[in-house]
Amino acid sequence: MLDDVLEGLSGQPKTLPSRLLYDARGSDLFEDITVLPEYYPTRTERAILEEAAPALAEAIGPGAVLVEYGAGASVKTRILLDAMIEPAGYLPIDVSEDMLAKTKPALERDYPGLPVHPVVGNFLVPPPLPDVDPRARRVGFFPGSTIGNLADGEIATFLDGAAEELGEDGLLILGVDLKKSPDILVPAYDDAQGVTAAFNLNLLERLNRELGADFDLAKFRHEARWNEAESRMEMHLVSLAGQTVTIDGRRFDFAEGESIHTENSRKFDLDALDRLLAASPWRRAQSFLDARGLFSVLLLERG
Ligand code: AVI
Repeated sequence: MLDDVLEGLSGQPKTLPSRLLYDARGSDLFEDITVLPEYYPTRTERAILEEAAPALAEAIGPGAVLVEYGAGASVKTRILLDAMIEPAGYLPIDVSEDMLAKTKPALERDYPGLPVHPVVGNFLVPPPLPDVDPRARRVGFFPGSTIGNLADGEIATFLDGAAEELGEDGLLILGVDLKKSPDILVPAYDDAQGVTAAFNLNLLERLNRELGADFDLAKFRHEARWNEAESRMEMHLVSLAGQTVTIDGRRFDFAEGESIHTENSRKFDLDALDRLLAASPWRRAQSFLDARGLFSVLLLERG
């Protein structure tokens, strides 16, 4: 973590890895974001999944194993599990062992007879999966448009790894946020209650706590920017003054107005996504969108 932070802050422009946003407090703040009036992705994806669940279940067929990448509390998973025909197992992958340990008994209670085998690991480097039933079809689930937080190289690594893991008859259900007006996007990443600002600034608090950095949080402000050329929302922390920050004996100078780029959240159109998929083992088989075209749930099959 220290090496990544020092490297990111030494670059021009300054950056910090977005995965560092998710310590315990950051994960709680993200949960709060998902229910904000401005943050449309979570509720829109849930509504699409509820409507698409019967069609997805039919395409999947009976007796499949569901593999979730970055499972968290497995909330949306239940929509799929409720619709699937005699699912043969559920394998949630997450970096948080605590979260997995909490979810397993609740799922076992609510889905009697369903084998639930949590896998602790980073889904970008898919960890080996337990072989619940070697003949069962494997269906990956990667909701939330987390794919939009990844760089192109990471997306390619993920899609290749998932294809290898899910097999030739595997399927992948992908949540993808769509390109839309900045009038909707910017408030979704800069909400009136300041929850997203707190989520972003918590990153500096984490560096103070865990790496002994001396960021003065009052001297940075959250900014959400729409980058049209890259079709992405960006989160930045902008320095409100000329200042110097010290981390592990290294000094970093900030000019007034200089930013630390902390996150990209890419917004796709389906053509751009197809181009990305064309270089992967996957093809779009079915697409489900809400009536306003804000978000999509895609069923991918092997190409
Ligand atoms: C987790 N991820 C899909 C969120 C997003 O919308 O890109 C993270 C987030 N950042 C700010 N608000 C939400």
